[in-house]
Amino acid sequence: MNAVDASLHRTAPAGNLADDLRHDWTRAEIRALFDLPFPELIFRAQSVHRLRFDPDKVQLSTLMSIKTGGCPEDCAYCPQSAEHDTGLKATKLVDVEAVMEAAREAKASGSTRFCMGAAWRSPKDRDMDDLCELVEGVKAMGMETCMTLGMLTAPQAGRLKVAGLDYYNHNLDTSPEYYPKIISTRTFQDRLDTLSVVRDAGLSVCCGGIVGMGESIDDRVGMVHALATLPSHPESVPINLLVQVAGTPLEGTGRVHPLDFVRTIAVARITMPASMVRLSAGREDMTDELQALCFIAGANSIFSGERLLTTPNPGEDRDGALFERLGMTTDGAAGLR
Ligand code: SAM
Ligand code: DTB
Ligand code: SF4
Repeated sequence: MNAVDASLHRTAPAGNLADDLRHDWTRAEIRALFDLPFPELIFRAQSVHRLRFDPDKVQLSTLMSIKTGGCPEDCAYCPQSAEHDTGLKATKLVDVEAVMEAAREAKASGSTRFCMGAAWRSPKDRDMDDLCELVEGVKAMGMETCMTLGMLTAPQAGRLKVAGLDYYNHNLDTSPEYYPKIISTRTFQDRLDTLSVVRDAGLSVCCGGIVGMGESIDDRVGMVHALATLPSHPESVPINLLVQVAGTPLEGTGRVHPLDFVRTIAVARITMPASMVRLSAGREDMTDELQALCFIAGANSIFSGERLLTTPNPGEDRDGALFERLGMTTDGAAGLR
């Protein structure tokens, strides 16, 4: 890249970059971002994005369900809740070798992070040895490790950290007001408590939510507000588009307009400028054009592979073709600094 291209490519940071990490966003400010004319919102998001990230790079994470279905929680969106009849077969914790095999494949196909998810309210202490063995094995392959297991106690988080866990995923899912319409078996405060346990253990936080559950724009504002006013911004912010699964209470919910989904990505990018924003569930139903808009709005990470936890994901061939068409590269080092 020549000097002129380079100067167009990146907006020079004004002053100390850390200065623009705000934790005092108000709901009114966030609502005003959502209400911006679309071109202005996208321009702002892309400008903020370029201060810290290479706009042409996307980081890949791979998901594996290590314990599927039969979950005692009642999350209305989730195919794995035992309360919903989705036809999903419940399994026990998978064995180590199956996880190592999946992690090796994920690494070979360009993923830099391996995220293991369990359909639990919280892990039992008796599961901790097995979980730590999984973390140690994946870490030894040279991949970043992530787990999402439900609520954690401080000793459990500490043990996972010692085993080599890098990230813990625990989503706020929606606004505090809309939350009780979606989940009754644990509270928004329970989620905040787990996030602080995870943070205190020295783990990096992956925390985001879902769009398309019938929530209002103000609920999206409330969700982004809750994330952006955490004591530290999550290092990784997954924005999921609801995958409607037959048999869940949210099957048949009115679809969110694709451009409103892009707005949520853009506002997450602007309010949490140093975080990786992950275009997460829901890509299977998205056009290439919509995904491209999400990247322009500041998304810089995706889940790769044919499956999320239990539902389909675009897979390597479609993603490869998309990134080639867009002239984007998949690279773990998506950050500029
Ligand atoms: N059981 C653990 C928990 O809930 O914390 C970990 C796994 S859970 C499947 C992780 C996240 O996946 C949920 O918090 C939710 O944001 C997301 N998710 C689950 N089902 C989804 C769906 N149908 N569409 C979009 N996102 C979904
Ligand atoms: C997140 O925010 N999305 C991922 C990951 N964290 C664990 C999970 C999406 C699950 C989609 C429904 C399924 O495949 O079961
Ligand atoms: Fe269980 Fe997690 Fe699904 Fe909720 S989102 S039902 S806690 S697996």
